[in-house]
Amino acid sequence: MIIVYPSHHVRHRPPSEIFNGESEPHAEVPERIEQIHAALRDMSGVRVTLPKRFPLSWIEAVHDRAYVSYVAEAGRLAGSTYMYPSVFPYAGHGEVSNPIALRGQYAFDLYTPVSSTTYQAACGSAMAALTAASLVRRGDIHAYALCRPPGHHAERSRMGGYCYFNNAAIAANYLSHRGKVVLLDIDVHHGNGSQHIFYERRDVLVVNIHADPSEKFPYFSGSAQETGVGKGIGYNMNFPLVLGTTDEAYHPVLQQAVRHIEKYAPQYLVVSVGYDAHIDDPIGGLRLSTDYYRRMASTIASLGLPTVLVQEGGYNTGKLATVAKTFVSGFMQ
Ligand code: SP5
Ligand code: ZN
Repeated sequence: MIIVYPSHHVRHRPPSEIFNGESEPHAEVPERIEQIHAALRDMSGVRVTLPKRFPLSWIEAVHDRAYVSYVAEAGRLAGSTYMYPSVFPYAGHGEVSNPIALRGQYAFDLYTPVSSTTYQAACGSAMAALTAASLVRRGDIHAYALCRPPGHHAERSRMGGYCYFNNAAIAANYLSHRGKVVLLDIDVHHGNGSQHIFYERRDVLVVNIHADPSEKFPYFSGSAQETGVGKGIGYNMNFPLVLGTTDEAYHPVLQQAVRHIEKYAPQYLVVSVGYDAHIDDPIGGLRLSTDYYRRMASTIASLGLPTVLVQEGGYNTGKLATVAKTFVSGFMQ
């Protein structure tokens, strides 16, 4: 297994997220990836590499160009402080230019602030996903991008859920030029961004297993009724689970998802890997065991597809090393 580690992530360190008007310590900390990296690099059968540079056009293929420039520009204006939105210009308004209006135009929550280090980190994270995708395209069977910041909540022109650029969607779109792709998302939160980006496409099947969004973030997206539009009808699948779901109840749902993936017969698989469905995750709400992550990985690997693993969430910094090692060893078995 080749691991791609984007070193610039450490300089992106938002101090707080705002929930219900209160500032709370930010859950998406650099230690997450540092710990996963340290745990995986010593495993046998694992090799670590740094991201290569790819043209910005691969990011702009899934995000509006104006949004991508906004992330860069907002960071320059912010300097070393982290900027949060205050006003959210809503659908139907005209074009906005005021910096405060723009912050809300390009975001959907108060969890995802921007500073001068954010753009470089977000680009590095996307480049890690592209590097992993290019390795898989050239014949490596599996590659794992340790993306940070994460990506699956980022929509075409909106940040949110700690995500700026949608790394998994960027990788899936890159591979879609070579054949059909499935994007399987096992982060505990619904990947609203990935769904949004591919909602009208049938060349990328998006399959999401997550905590019921009527109970958990992102609250507005992820029900089983959301199946795609236009050409994409039938090519988006959501499997929401009740809070507290355990290994025994999760597994048949994963098997069902895997059967749908087999039927679609893709050339490539991209997996949005979150460790936040683990029982000890501080924000997740499901109850998967560490051992189940091995079974989950071997079930996904049994598809036998060239696979790009893309890191998303997972917030228990005391457990991430063990869970990641267990997942990767299950994948390599
Ligand atoms: C990539 C990813 O996993 N993003 C997840 C974003 C979800 N953030 C929700 C955080 C809410 C936690 N604060 C509420 C605690 C109340 N004290
Ligand atoms: Zn998550």
